[in-house]
Amino acid sequence: MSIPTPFHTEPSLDDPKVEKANLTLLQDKYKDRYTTFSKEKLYANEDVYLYQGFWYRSKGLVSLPTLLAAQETFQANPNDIYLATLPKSGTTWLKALTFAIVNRTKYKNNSLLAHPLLISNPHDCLPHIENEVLRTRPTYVDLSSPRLFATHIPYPLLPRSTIDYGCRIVYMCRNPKDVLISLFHFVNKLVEKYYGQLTIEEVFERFSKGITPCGPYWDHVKSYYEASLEHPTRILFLTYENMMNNTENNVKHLAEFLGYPFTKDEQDNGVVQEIVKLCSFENLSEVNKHGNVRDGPEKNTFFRKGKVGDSSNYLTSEMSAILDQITKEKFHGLNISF
Ligand code: PAP
Repeated sequence: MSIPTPFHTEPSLDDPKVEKANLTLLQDKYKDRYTTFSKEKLYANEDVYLYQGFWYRSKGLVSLPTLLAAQETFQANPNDIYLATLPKSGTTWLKALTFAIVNRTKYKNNSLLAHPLLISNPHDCLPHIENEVLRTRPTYVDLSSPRLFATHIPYPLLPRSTIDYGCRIVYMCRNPKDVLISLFHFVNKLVEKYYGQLTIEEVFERFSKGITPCGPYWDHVKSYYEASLEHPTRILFLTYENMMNNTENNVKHLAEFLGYPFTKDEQDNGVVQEIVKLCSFENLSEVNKHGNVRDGPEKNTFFRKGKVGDSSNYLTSEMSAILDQITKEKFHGLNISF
């Protein structure tokens, strides 16, 4: 089988300071647009705005300015592949697996080239659309085909060309209770200096009302689930739990969908297992103990426990029952299970 030229992320030539300055420019450019949108408090005193049914912060990488800029300026190519998630649903893992699958020949056959996932964070190997719009010289300009991108943008808000070109999309969703607990820890670790320590009650209250960045959770998941039913060959819908339960089979399925199926030889020689191991929580959390990702947070903030069901250690039975009930109602008639 001939494998197309693999995607490779070259470090952007932009200084991160330039991207920060570009973010400020975008915030200024769009602020008059979103001040008219409905708003709510997210945590502490921060406002989130309702844009076409989804809540967005006004600051940061995943925010209205970067979303609006992506909608206006991001240009898809027909054979691009997009990895979509709501934050804390398995983005880092999905990025690692996809990067490892697509680039496996390149690094296997070159003993001089260290595998990027052994030295870098998956977020630095595969760019988010929302970050690309901040780059004066976007990563994607130089990329060979197929280009790989990730995004937290809900399906109906994706830049139009991704839909018009029928680009392939892999979506990963996760049990909302585990997403909430992962988010709770992430927010407390990352933004304590702005918000102070948040309580579970505060985060639960917002999340269960649908007020979470890029949420409501249920609408985000539903948007991709329904699109995957409509376009089954173009949109692959995965769950974190299923991936955890049977990683090897899911990795094989993912590789086929991406257009990089494992040959019989590869399967006989344990290549699938090597990729699973390379992208495992144990390996990646060890590699990412120190340092920061290119766009800011400490690398280790993306690795906490990597388990299914950890929410039971934090949510009261009442909170758990409320979330179960909302999920049952919102996902009624949909074949989504965790
Ligand atoms: P992001 O959307 O901000 O990039 P994301 O990667 O979706 O975050 O979520 C982080 C969660 O994925 C963490 O879950 P936890 O808080 O419940 O532990 C993190 O531990 C988990 N995670 C990261 N890498 C892996 C991996 N290789 N395998 C399994 N889970 C992982």
